[in-house]
Amino acid sequence: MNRHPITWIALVSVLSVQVLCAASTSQRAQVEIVGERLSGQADVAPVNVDIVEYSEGCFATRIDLPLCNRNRRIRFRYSAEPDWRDGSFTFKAQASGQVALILRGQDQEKRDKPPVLVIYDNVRVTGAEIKNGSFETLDNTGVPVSWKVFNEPKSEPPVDDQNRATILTSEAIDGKNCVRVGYNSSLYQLITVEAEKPVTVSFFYRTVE
Ligand SMILES: [Ca+2]
Repeated sequence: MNRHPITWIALVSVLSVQVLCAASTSQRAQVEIVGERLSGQADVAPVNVDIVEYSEGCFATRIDLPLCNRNRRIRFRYSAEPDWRDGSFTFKAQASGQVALILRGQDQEKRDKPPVLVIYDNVRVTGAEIKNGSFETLDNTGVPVSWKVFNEPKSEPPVDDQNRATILTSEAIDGKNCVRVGYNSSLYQLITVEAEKPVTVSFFYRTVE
């Protein structure tokens, strides 16, 4: 079969663009601070939160979602790759209370794409207390003690064993355990904060190979 040269040129061009697009699509780790009630969680007193600073390569924004207060939600995104990276950010709450520290994968821009899963380990906090930040202590259901799993009830694709937040026991950078999360199956811990006191959160993160 002989194709016209222009057909081949067009085909090669299309493939080149696809390769370039694939190479430029980075996967992101996403850590959120939320000072208001999360779905399925007991009420906590609302508290406004502010971004103070963050490590290089981080993109920090307030979160705008329907029925949510943007003054109480901030998001820190980090380009992730299969090698471990160390990220950090500092925030402060405008009043004393509790905020949720949420570890997530990248939100899905296209619903037909598989979820981007991210692995975290050795979460450290100064200016407040974090418990079991290296995920080494598990309860009898396999969930890290002091952390909670949140599965989005309307997740598309549905949360299943392939994308559910889970413990990994063979790939940790600190100790034995680390956690793998997605956007719709995330892990969070409530952190007690003091008014206007900066809180720095540091953690290791990487993509799933
Ligand atoms: Ca660990």
